[in-house]
Amino acid sequence: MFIEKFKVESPNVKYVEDEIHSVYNYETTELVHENRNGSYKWIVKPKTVQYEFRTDTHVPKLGVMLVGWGGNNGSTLTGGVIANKEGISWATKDKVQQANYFGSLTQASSIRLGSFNGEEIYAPFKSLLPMVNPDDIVFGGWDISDMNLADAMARAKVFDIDLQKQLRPYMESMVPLPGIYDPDFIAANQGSRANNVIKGTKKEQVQKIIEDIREFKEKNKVDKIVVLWTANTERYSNIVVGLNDTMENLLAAVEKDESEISPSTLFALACIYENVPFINGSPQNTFVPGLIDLAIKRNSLIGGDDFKSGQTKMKSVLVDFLVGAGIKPTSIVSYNHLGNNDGMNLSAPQTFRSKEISKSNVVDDMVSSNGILYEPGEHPDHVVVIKYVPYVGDSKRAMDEYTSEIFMGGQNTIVMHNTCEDSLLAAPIILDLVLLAELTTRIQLKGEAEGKFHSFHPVATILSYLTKAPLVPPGTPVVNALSKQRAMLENILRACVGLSPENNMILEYKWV
Ligand code: NAI
Ligand code: DG6
Repeated sequence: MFIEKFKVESPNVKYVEDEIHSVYNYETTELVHENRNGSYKWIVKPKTVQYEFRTDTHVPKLGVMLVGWGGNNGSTLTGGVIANKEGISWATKDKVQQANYFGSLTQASSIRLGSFNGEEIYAPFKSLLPMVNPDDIVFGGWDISDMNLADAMARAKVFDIDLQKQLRPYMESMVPLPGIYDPDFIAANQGSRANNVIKGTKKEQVQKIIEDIREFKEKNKVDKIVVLWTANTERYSNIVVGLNDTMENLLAAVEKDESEISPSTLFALACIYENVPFINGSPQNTFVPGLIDLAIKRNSLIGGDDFKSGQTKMKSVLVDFLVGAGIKPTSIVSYNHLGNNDGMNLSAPQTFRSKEISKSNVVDDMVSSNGILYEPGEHPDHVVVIKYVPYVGDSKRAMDEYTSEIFMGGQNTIVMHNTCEDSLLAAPIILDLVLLAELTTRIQLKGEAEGKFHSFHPVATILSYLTKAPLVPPGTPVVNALSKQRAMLENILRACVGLSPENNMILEYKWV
């Protein structure tokens, strides 16, 4: 059964004006490696730690500023939200299609609440805590191309033509602000697009982005802003001691107009100065150590990297299943070809390398979780290939071959072929990222020994489900397995309303 809304009643939860307060017992384990009677032993001690969560229930009017607003993802998300808000439907060759949010965790997925009269009861994910309604978001942003969003949508060739015709009047007047263009960081083939760029030194460019954010907030009367990078994939920045390795060095490097600071790092810097959440949807290392340092010191939310939309999502499910089933993946080969502007930009070796890195490190946690299958340091062969094939446009093809060792020396090969419009996968993920980033800034927590509440760590690991290479604070484990990432996010939100983690034991039905 599916219910739309619910309220938790518990001595541990209080709904007060503008706030939900919950006291939560976090069941965890403490590990000790100690010498007992002359030999080292691992001792595992279950323990309970009490936390308190405080969630501000006042939902702000939200502005979302996209870097790369006129790209395929930017125009698809903007058009998709307008279509949902306006209740637009359009004729396809098969049927009359209604706008929807399929593919969005917050808008189109559900959570299990429990059982009632032998039936499982589910509710919308978004009913867990008050979240911004996508209809109420004001979109804006930057692009190095000055094309308005209606023309950008046509250039993207993602939406059906009948839908494009209906969206055009809403999107014609939307024109991106000038972006920061540095040809050294993206493919040379993007040069012809760059007719809308901010001039000046890097310091002046950061200042201009800050002014843009302030003006957008003022003009649109929004309470909060989230900025998300969905612009071209950049090459990796070199991490250089004295340049971008610490906060002080990075800020000094901006003052000196050093060339090795990427546009995405400058955008992120401006956001951190403004205490505006910044999310990186592309694979490059925008978050150089000095920038992470700054975000932590200023307690400004950052999250990334690289939307996890199709092939990698499957990978983080399939490899988790295989390793979890005691099967040993030994070779993973992933081919992609696509024909959109992202594909063209990735046809340059330096930008491809950024994507190759983020697509390749996605099975590490699953492999290292099983010491029966893998020796320490052993990994499956893992190859990633991306080719630009203009004809297929945004309809990306992904072909994967997974070879595994099975029982008694046997071999199993699974082959997968996935065809899908890339931007229709990415747009709902962008929506989730901004909604969840905003929500995260309204949650505070307090451990039992702590005197006061504080916000989540500014490096937002809670967003991991949505990214290929989750950004984590230094010294924190990276989790790539999709089911664990979802459980982490859902269970934290459940804790905020005093609900236990979903443990799937269903003990109620385990006796006669
Ligand atoms: P796109 O090439 O259509 O759009 C990127 C836009 O960014 C372009 O309009 C370009 O003019 C603009 N741009 C480039 N540099 C800029 C700058 N410095 N400032 C402002 N604007 C700038 O690409 P698409 O398909 O929208 O993808 C965007 C990014 O998202 C790419 O990096 C891609 O790798 C990444 N991504 C996409 C996924 C998908 O499924 N579509 C999944 C994972 C990541
Ligand atoms: C070619 O791989 C283009 C990329 O931008 C991908 O489409 C994007 O990174 C999505 O990757 P995945 O692995 O999540 O499908």
